[in-house]
Amino acid sequence: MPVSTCRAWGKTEPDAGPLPCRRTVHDKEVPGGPRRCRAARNPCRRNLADKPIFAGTGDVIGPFAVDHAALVALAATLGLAARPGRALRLMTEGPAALDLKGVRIVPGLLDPTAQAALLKELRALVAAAPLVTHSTPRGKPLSVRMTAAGRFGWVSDRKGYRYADRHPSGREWPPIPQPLLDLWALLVPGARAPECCLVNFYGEGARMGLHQDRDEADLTQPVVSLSLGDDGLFRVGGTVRGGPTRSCWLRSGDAAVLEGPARLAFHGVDRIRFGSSTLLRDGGRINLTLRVVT
Ligand SMILES: O=C(O)CCC(=O)C(=O)O
Repeated sequence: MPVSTCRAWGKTEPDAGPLPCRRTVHDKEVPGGPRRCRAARNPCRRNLADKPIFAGTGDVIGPFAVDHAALVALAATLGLAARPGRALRLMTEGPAALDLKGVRIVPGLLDPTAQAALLKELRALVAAAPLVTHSTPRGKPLSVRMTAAGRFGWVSDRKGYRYADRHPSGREWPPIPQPLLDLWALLVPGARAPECCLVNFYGEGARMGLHQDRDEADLTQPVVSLSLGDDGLFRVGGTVRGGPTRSCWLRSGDAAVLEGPARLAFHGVDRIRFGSSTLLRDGGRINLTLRVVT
C-alpha cells in the first residue's frame, strides 16, 4: 500500500489520496512559534481520523508584539531566568498566534520546563482547594472537575452557575500563582487584573459542551486560557448558538485568548486524547482560565 510520510511527525500512514495537510501547529515545543509540516507534496493525514475542521494555514497571524518586561517577569517567576536563551528567543521573535474565529491561540507558549514549574504550583493550589465535581442546576454532574484560585471561584449546583468567594469546603480560595498573573500581563496588557483562575481537570472521557463565558460582570475584559497535559480538541463558534464552528487541538503549553468580539464566542472541548502528554503521570488535561469577575 502506498504511504505518505510526514517528515515532521516521522511516521508513515496509509495514503488516502491528495488532501491538504492540516498539521498547522503544535507538533513540537518551539519557543517563538509553531513549526509546520514541511511535507507539502506528501502531506500527513494524521488528523483525518479526528475530522474536526482545523484552523488552516491562512489563519496564522504571526508573531504578536509582546511587552518584553512582562516576558522576562514570566520567565523569572517560572524559574527560567537561568535559561535566558529561551526568553531571549521569544523576545526577539515574539510568540506566533493563530486566529480561530477571533480567538487568539498561542501555541507552545510554555516549554516543558515552564509547564513543570507551573504544575508544581498547581499541586499546592489543589492541596489547598481540592477539585470538586460540580453539577448543573438540573443536578447532572459535570465530567470536568474544578477548583479555583483568586478572589472568586466559579461554582455550579442546584442554585445555578455563579462565582463564589469561597471553596465549597468553606475555605477561602488560594491566591492566583504569580506566573499566571505574569502570563496574563504578557497576553493581555492593559486589561484589569484577573480575579479568578478557574482550574479545570479533564480525566479520561471528560468534555465541556459549547458555552459562553458570561457570568462575569464586565464582558469587555478578556478571558485567558492555558492548557497543560493531554491534548484537548477545542471548538469555537460564533456569538450565537448554532452556526459554523472551527476546532484545533490545544496542547500542553498552549494559550488561548478570548477577547474583543470573540469574548462571547461559544466554545468548548469535544474530547481529550487521554495519555497523549507525559506531563501528568496518570494522564489527563488541565485547563486554567483567568477571568475578571466584577
Ligand atoms: O478547557 C478548555 O480549554 C476550555 C475551558 C472553558 O471553556 C471554560 O473554562 O469556560
